Amino acid sequence: MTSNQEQKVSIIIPYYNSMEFVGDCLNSVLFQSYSNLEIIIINDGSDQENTLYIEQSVTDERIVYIKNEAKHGVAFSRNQGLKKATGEYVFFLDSDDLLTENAIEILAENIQDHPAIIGQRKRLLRPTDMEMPIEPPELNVEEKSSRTLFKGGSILNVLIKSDFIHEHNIQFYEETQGYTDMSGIIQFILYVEKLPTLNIRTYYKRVRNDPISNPSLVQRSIEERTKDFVRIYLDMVKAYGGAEGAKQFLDHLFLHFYRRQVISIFTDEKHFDEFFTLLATAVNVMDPSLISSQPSHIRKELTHLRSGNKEKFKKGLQFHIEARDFKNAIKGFTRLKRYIYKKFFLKRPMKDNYIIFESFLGKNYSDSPRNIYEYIIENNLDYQCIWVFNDKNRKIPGNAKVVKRFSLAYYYYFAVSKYWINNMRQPLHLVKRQGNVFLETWHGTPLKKLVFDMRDVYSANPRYKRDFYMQSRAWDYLLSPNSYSSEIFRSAFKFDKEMLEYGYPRNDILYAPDKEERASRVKEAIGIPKGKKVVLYAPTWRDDDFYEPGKYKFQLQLDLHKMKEKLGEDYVVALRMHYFIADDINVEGLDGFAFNLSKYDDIAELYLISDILITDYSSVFFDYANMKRPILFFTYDLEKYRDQLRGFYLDFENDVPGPLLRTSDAVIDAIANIESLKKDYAERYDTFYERFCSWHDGKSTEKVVKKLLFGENPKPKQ
Ligand code: C2G
Repeated sequence: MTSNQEQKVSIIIPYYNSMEFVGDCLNSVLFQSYSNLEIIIINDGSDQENTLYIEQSVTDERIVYIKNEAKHGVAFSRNQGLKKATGEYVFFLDSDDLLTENAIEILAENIQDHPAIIGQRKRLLRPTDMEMPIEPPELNVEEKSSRTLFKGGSILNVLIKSDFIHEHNIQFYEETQGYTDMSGIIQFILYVEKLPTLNIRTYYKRVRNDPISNPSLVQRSIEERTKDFVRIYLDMVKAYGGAEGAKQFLDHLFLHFYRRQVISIFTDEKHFDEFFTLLATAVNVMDPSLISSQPSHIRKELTHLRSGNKEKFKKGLQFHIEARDFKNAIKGFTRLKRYIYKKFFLKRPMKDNYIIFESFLGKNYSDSPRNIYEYIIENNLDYQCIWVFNDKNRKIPGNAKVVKRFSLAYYYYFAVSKYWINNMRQPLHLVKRQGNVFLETWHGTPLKKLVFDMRDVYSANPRYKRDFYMQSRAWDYLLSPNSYSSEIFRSAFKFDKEMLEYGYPRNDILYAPDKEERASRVKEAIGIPKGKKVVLYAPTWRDDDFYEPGKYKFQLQLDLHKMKEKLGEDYVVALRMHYFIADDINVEGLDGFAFNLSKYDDIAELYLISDILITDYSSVFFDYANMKRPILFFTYDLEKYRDQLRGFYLDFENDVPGPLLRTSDAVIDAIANIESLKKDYAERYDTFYERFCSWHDGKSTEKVVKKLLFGENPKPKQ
């Protein structure tokens, strides 16, 4: 596309501790089809690491870099940018956002004699959001009223003529951290009735996924945001409220904020008085005639705020919450169940001897929760146990009550059971009551980086970090299998309560005196021919390969037919996919050789029956090593998995207790020569065992139960 690029565009980018994103942001600017740019980056007191990063990124001569020693806020930074800007146009971009390739070009081409022009913006949650429609729409420019265009309260994605900025002395309000865009857009409301907009996407607004460690401005607490909002609203009204259009616009922004946020503002009783007073001040400034146009419950609340009647306001708000919850509840059975849970079950008395168990999201009867449960029934401890399964007809030993996940019974038992035992995360809508004791067993020694140690990569669920943080606040005890995991759990989960360092209950069976008999029973039940050795293949899942969140793909890279041909005389293969894998493994034509045990309840029993483990980056090898049997690593995608998807805590090549193999042939070879491999890796294996397995002695379950139910403090084996 040819275009006249004589006029310079100053792009103003405030930067504060966002090194994870700024690379994408800068690339999107540096490779704009419109190149006559001045890129002003204001580093607003970022920490050392983030400062170093941005300073190393300032390589293009079009970049003007400004550094503030302390943090002054985004408004101050934008004002600094405005002072420096020498272009005919100005454009505000946030350092975690991106432009489309020809954004500036199409905006500049179509602005004509208007003071500004706006493009389309899209929320950026995951990479697929950046895919363009196969047939992009034909460019179209439409004029819209500035009040409509700016009703979201954002100055981003607007190309503005510098003349307009100077003529109206546009400045951002520096007294608050948030909502300062309001001060930048008010001049448009005052002086410009209509502005052109493009129907083409020009801007990606990133939805950040770590509001805990690194919140964006809109992810700060509701208290902070409300204070900011009311303050800037009041000051803007003071400064511009004389002009009718501006006042109306500000009032609408306030009402919009109020309606979206009021319930959250008052969820915490202890701030009630403070926020009542604050909002009452704002409502008294707002045009009273706007109140009458609101729905009746909002109208009542606003009236009580205006007259300062706290009690009536409180009642009104309560009604508002009840009405919202009820309206929500009747939208479907799922919501209705949650409503009944909240309104009724949570009010039932708690039963001190009820324990509710769940393993791998109700998929099976397994892992540490199972061992803890079996200890309780074998020792006749006087507890009513409840197990959660997806299949309500699941039969398990003992007389536990079985409930279907997310059924009414499930909610009832979660509400009244004192003890919760889970090996994964619990749904966020389950409320932990006073008196509840939550034992989180977790499900593996970490190799792949977890939660807060993960780079801010896109994941299947962009709310992952925030959700995880909220969920892990409810855990009272977290089990740890080794000191390495304890340290990681503290940082990756930000877990700050009691860590039970007793090893994993799930591994007790690997030390049980009757493990041989048990193995024979399991082999027989599965139908493994007598005299055959068993190779267990248990790989993990891949973050980037899914049908939908929670349902992952897996393509088997092991050549089973070749394995059968070369090893079939002595061996059989047990295939065990991760519980996230939705694909079914095809074992057609491999009867008697390959056994698909992906649905088998407990992998620990498969460890017992196997002679060799093949895995990749799954935590299964940390557990399997307790048996000191050989482990092969089939790591055909190591670089991608480690360097792009997850990152590892270990020096994988040097620390793991077996060879890394890339092809089926190499795996077959290794199995054929397993005795010599054992010798080659013996020393490394011992070191590995010492580091990751040595807390295990077959008594982990007992120690955990004594701690959890009897308040004893058994000595860990260290
Ligand atoms: N698992 C299994 N079969 C597999 C893979 C895993 O039964 N083919 C079980 C094992 O008990 C394993 C656990 O699921 O220890 C966790 O699996 P990982 O492959 O390690 O992956 P993930 O679920 O992402 O958990 O701290 C550990 C991490 O959270 C990893």
